[in-house]
Amino acid sequence: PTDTGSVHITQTRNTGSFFDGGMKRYYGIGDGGQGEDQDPMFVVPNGGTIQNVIIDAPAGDGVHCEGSCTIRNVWWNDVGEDAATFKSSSSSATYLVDGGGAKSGSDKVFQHNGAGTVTIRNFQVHGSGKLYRACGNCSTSYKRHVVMDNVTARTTKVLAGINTNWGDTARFTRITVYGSSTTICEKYRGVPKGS
Ligand code: DGU
Ligand code: CA
Ligand code: CA
Ligand code: CA
Repeated sequence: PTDTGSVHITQTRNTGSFFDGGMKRYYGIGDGGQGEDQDPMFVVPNGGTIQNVIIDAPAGDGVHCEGSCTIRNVWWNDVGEDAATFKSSSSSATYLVDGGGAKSGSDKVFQHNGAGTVTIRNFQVHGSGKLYRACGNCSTSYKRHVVMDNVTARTTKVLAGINTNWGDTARFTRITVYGSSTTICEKYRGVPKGS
């Protein structure tokens, strides 16, 4: 989408319970590379919503949801280390990504490190590694769930990577893929850090 202006940010922003970016283009955190120690651009507290934002390089560690959250109509022009991380310790947490899209995530787009269910719907991904990965080496081996509906993928390697030994699940409806081989669901064996 076309932006309505640009905002250079140099420090992580907390969105509070509701943040509407008005389709401005936000950039300026981290170095645009794959370093795992970069700051997020936005932190969304439990129950919060972020919407109508274009995130551009350098985007650092993207959006962090501390608990349940809604990410609506957010567009990543060039994913940083990853696009968003879901972090609640509650098994009833729900994280909704509705609308929007992500390009050029060299590795992962959505990183599920906490517990609960991630829903990704009405979303496009292009030129990325995995659209979703349930953490494979986090120290807490939560059951993690993902639901994808109406997702279009172009030249993307994997839609979901899950750890079947930890009881993770993935559900898919209305998936369209273009380009060379895309794996819909890759099953892994999670190994907790420090084990
Ligand atoms: O414990 O080292 O890549 O959040 C966490 C792991 C690793 C994460 C993940 C992320 O899986 O750092 O970006
Ligand atoms: Ca990572
Ligand atoms: Ca990138
Ligand atoms: Ca990350």
